[in-house]
Amino acid sequence: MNQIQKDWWRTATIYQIYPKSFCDSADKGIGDIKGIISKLDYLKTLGIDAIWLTPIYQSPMIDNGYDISDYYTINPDFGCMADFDLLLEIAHQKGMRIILDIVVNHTSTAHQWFKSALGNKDSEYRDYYIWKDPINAQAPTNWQSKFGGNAWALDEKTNQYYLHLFAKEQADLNWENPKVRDEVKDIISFWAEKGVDGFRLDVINLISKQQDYQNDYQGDGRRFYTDGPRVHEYLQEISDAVFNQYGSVTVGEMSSTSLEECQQYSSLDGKELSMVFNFHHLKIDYQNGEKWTETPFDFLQLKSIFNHWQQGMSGKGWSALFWCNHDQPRIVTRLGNDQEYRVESAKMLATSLHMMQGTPYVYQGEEIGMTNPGYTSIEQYRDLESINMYDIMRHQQGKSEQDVLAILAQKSRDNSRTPIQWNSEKHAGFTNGTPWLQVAENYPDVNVEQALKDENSVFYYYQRLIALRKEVAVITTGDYTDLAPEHAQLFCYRRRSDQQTLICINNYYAESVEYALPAELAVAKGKYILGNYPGLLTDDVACLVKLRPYECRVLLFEHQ
Ligand code: TEU
Repeated sequence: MNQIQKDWWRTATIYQIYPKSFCDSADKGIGDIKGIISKLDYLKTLGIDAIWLTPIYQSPMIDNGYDISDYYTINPDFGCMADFDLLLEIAHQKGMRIILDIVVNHTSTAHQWFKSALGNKDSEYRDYYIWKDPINAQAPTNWQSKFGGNAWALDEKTNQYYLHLFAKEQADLNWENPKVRDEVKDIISFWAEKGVDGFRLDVINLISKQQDYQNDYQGDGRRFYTDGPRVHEYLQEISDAVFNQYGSVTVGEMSSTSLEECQQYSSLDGKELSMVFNFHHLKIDYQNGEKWTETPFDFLQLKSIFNHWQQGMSGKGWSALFWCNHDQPRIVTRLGNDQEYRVESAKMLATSLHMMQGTPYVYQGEEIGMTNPGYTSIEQYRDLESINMYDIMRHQQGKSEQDVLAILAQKSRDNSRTPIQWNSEKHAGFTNGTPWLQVAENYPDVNVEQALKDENSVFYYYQRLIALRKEVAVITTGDYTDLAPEHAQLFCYRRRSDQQTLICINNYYAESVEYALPAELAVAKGKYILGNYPGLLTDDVACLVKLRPYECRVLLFEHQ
């Protein structure tokens, strides 16, 4: 058996749960672990293999759990350790694995390590964080926080600054300190010992900072800490000590990374991580790299990025495939058409991703084609990044209220964090209390109950995609060629192995279009194995394929 056949996760699909917005079992307006347990049968019906839970640990929730104050305790908003143990047990009984989110680039400033370190140079935890003296009574470098503003905050008592690449309540850990690395190993071992099957590692390619801490006159500082000098060494150390001991599956979140680095992070020898998330394909609606703009997406660029990564990772590493997560707007609003062709475009987008090589991730609600909520007031937002950026765009950049709200409606992370729409009852069946974030108004039409009743729903289409990955080997093993890289409307690629050829044809727009199959395929005997319009699957593969709005088709050829 070769490496690709050996690992369960290479034919798996993983479902991401953002617990705060998933299902509330206790009328608090916030989802919880018992709520998740109550929906495990639903996830089993979808056919997923594993669940990734975003952070469930003790946290002041400044960044919804990505600011951890105790790695060994469950956040009481979500339940208690007994609830978690039960979730793990029942998920395992039902044949689904559990992946936890580990946030160790930084801790909350409410963590006892930081509380002891702040204001006290003699604390045994002082060196767990990154402290620098002021330069000319200013922050030591001009680096920018990812959430806006300078990335250093002053500890007035000691007159030193600490680094925070994210919010000022998220202090970066000093990975140069071996004690920090030992703490990380202990944390991960604790959860692996309980039977947790894997880990998603938050912004893990930012843990090793270049040690000379210089100003960045070309950018925001990221080139001095992204894929930093010792990051591979650190990952190998942790994998050796923990992940590989427990056989954990690992997925690293890689911020602003490169193909070459990702080949190494996820190399097939298993020395570092199982697979990696990169975000290049989701920057296609940024303007010159700037997220906070209202910009249409660049279709040719999207295809070219996929081509670069699909070809580059093949035989070298492994990609996590995804459109949506808790930081990204809903894909059907972003690249599809969430009004006239919501169902068709949600299915087409799913197809164009799920037929690639890698491990697909489905973010809660994506499987029913949930949309951005279309908020129209800043009062509706809860995300600290959105609120910070609102202030910066309004008050520092002088943009109009209308423009800023339009940008947030396109780019805010809250777009994907709205409560899951379970049914057409009050608050979409998410809670009997007051939801922490307003439910999208289309819930009477777009909800799980409705989707389960309709055999043509987005849900059953995802179910089919998830099953297909296990049935058709070339999806996992085949090489990748873009057959129409310059086409302004079609995304059409080929996957090929010794045994099979698969063609995935996607119309990304509302206008119909024709596509002539490559001549050598037109004469071969293939069959349609999937399409997003009802009633079209036929063995008779015509040379000229006519695609309706947002139509997609998947063709499979078995080699003789
Ligand atoms: O996100 C890392 C990250 O850099 C982005 O996804 C970020 O949220 C976005 O670029 C802002 O525009 C991870 C988590 O997924 C995110 O929720 C956390 O806020 C962040 O790390 C800090 O822990």
